[in-house]
Amino acid sequence: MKKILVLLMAVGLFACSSGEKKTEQQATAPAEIVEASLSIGGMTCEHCVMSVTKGINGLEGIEAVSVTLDDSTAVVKYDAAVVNMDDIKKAVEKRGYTVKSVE
Ligand code: 9UX
Repeated sequence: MKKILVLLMAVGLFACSSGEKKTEQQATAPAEIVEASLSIGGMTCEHCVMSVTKGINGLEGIEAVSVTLDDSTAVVKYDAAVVNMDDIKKAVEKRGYTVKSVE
């Protein structure tokens, strides 16, 4: 009977230490926050601004979006390890606007 108890304790210890190992490992790639300014085509009113903002914000990995009607730009702060410029362009185009340039 004592042997079984010792065995159970040993199993428990093993389970604990293997669990610790898992938390030490990084589950995802390290974040790489970058910022880009997109020149948007086709925006003519504040609803357009909202649409572009929502379209970009709907993506994973977006940190911040600031769309301005005056100069038709969208300044996007994003995690390049999660989302890329191609995804962002597609999100804008899906809403009916164009991306004229990126810098
Ligand atoms: Mo903005 Mo609209 O200029 O249908 S035009 S949203």
